[in-house]
Amino acid sequence: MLYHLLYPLSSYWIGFNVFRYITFRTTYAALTGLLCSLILFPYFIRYFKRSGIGQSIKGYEPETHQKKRGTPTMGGIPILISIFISVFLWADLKNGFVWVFVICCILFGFIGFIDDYKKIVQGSGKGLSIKVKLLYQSLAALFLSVILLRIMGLSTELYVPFFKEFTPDLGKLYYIFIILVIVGASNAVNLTDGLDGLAIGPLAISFSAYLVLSYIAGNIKMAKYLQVAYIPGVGEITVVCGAVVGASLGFLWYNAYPAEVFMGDVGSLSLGAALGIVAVMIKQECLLVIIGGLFVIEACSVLAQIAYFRFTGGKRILKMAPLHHHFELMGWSEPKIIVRFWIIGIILTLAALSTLKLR
Ligand code: 57M
Repeated sequence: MLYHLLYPLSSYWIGFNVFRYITFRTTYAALTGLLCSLILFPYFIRYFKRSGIGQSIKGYEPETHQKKRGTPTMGGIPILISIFISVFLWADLKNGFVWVFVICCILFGFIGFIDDYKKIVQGSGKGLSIKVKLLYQSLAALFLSVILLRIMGLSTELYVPFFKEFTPDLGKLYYIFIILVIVGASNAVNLTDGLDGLAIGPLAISFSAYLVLSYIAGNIKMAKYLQVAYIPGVGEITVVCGAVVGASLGFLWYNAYPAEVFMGDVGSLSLGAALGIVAVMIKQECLLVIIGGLFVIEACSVLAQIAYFRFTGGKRILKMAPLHHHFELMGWSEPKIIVRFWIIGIILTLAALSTLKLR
């Protein structure tokens, strides 16, 4: 909005020219996102506490989680509001990629909201079944892939790190690939969201990495120099990533141990899917396995646990899956697990960014 209102005024005063720059708008998008969530959360937490809407704790969670009963959840709502306010203020609203991102957050946020609503507000303790959730997520991702490939004309070539000449054209298979990336990222973040700040910290780190990568992908000179795909217009996703990083840090302020609020499925499913769609739009989907490596490890720990349990007729590799529960049951304190997981997230992100020079 500010871009559309103020940039045209640069013909009257040259100072307004600054609104043209993605770097300028990204900085202020991050600060706006941060400020909005810092302001919104206290109201939200107070409202949820007054309404008696809080997290239910199932009997089989580690003992340390019993004290978390009743913590306000569905913090994804103020996160998404903060992101949207910031994006509407600072991004170029004529850019299709920006709208695909917004639609993705709304669709996955809505699926998460239904899940949370059933579990928490209706008080049943049970959300959507895994099958139904996967079906809704796949339909949403299919819809997004059709917009990206049919309307936005995104190429169906896959860019593989380390192999600059190897860009296989997946053709129609690319629809399935997009669905796998978005639905996979959404669920992996959801599984990781089981300790205070455990999901939002690495999410902020991952979105920071994609902020840099979007800037490069949208800049013809830089993309050519670093030999990554150049996608005209995708530079605007830098501003969007800035808004997400800011809003995430604002949420982390309240979600840091001991958490005053959880993001709920409305937050984890939408932010996970958002990370996936950003990776798809800038054609850095393969790097997501490293940048979001922590989420991948957590998801794989669940798959490994279930597979091992089935094959051995009841034995477990981990004391409990996802992996963070295993360390909790080993006696590690919650802040220690969280900070160590963040460190791993930072290392993986740096490793991923270093591949830009290894092509
Ligand atoms: C939801 N939800 C958190 C909060 C958060 C198939 C199976 C592996 C599914 C999996 C599952 O249901 N995972 C997704 C995880 C829950 O947090 C809420 O959920 C939202 C995210 N979706 O925003 O609203 C609890 O996590 C804790 N928490 C914090 N701080 C936070 O900032 O402490 C969350 C956010 C909260 C709170 O205690 O109540 C969760 O963990 O339930 N199921 C599991 O992950 C279960 N694992 C399991 O059953 N393992 C088995 C097999 C099947 C792999 C095994 O190891 O044998 C765990 N889920 C629960 N307890 N509830 C096990 C322990």
